[in-house]
Amino acid sequence: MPDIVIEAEPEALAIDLARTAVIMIDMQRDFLEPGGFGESLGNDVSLLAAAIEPCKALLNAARQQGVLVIHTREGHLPDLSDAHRAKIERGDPSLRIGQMGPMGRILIRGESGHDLIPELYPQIGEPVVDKPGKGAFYATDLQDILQKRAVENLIVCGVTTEVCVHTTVREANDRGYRCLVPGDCCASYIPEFHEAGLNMIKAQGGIFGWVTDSKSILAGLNA
Ligand code: C5J
Repeated sequence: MPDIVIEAEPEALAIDLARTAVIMIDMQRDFLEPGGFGESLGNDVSLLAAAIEPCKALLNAARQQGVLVIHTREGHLPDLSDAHRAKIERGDPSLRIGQMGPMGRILIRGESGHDLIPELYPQIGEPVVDKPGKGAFYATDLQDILQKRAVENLIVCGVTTEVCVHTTVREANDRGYRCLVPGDCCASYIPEFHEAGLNMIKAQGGIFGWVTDSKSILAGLNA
């Protein structure tokens, strides 16, 4: 596959599609739908819906071009053996991790709230990485998956911008991946954190990566 050039900030980025993966971070019912983990923390989950259509368009284009697509899900084993007490006991949520909510136990693997939203459901063969933390590299086989396919560039989408997207971008950047973040494919419950999160990635010459939008990626993919 030839290199494609994607308009981005702080500068355009040339990437080899054969060495690129799209990572969809945690587009789960627990974060995007009422009754899940996100709402239990007091958030307005409707704020995340804006990212769905741009993600869908980007996923379709990536699949058409044969670009590797990886999905992640934040969540824990039913016995909570992979959930630190410091995480479970934190704050004053209406429902804690592991407690029963309208979509099953909060943030527990196998429950319907833990599932990916139907609009962005994985296709057969696309890796789904279950992660107990915020970053997608912590306690997962993501690094193995990427290394086996000689991936060098990551297009990182998903929710929430300043939490799991940001943590994953920081982890990936330290591991040598070029991270390209389409801002409209990400969202936060706290809009100013979304903006600040994107700004932090592209500041200082792209200290963590490059920021773009879905249109620019589609233009590059379709060129
Ligand atoms: C959070 C995430 N916000 N996927 N998780 O707790 O960003």
